[in-house]
Amino acid sequence: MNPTITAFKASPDRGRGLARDMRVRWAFEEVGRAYDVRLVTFAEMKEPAHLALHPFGQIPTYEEDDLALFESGAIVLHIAERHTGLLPDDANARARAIGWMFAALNTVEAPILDLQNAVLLERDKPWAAERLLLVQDRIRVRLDELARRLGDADWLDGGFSAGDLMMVTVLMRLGSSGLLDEYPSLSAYVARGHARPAYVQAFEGQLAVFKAASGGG
Ligand code: GTB
Repeated sequence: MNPTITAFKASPDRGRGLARDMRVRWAFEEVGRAYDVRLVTFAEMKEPAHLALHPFGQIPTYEEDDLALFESGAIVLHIAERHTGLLPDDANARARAIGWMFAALNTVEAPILDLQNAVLLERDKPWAAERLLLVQDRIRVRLDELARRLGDADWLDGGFSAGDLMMVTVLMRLGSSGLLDEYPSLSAYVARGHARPAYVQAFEGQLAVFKAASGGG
């Protein structure tokens, strides 16, 4: 039996691959593991059956045999630990790659989520413009630091790893903000991730869901 993940039945990102099932799909494709997807509506995500899988009523979830997981980071790490292709064999390099996964989720994604909140949820507040500048500057600090560390390397620590997979999916959420364009080396890093056949395959998978939901075939 294939593992089953959940994804939006009608993703608000309109097929741009920004929802967090994308990183799990990409991980499966990198390791060559077939998987099934169960699509859920926003209403279904808040019903008891889904809440039993995900206490916060979100996607993605992961089910395989008697294991159920939530949190995209935990799911990608689980996939990476059980298959070859996303974590180095060397124990220290493996630990560092896992460290980059945490860095992506904890240190880089947090201010990027603040930006999305500032743009989408707080824009009518009287302090919105001032806060937006603060949040953008906090992101620039992180991007400066990340660009400095990446230097002219292709990936964050040797070969492509789950740490890069996670960092690319986090950075791509900056797409429409224009902030990533200020950092050519990070833009190129994201583009390298997007050029990987596994990414392309995963992207097409989630796009097919959007096209089917919108009657586009
Ligand atoms: N920390 C969790 C993880 O990494 O798995 C966060 C999971 C999460 O936020 N899931 C979102 C969700 O289920 C979907 S990805 N939200 C519904 C809810 O909380 O009720 C977030 C997302 C949504 C929409 C866009 N978009 O439109 O571009 C992008 C990302």
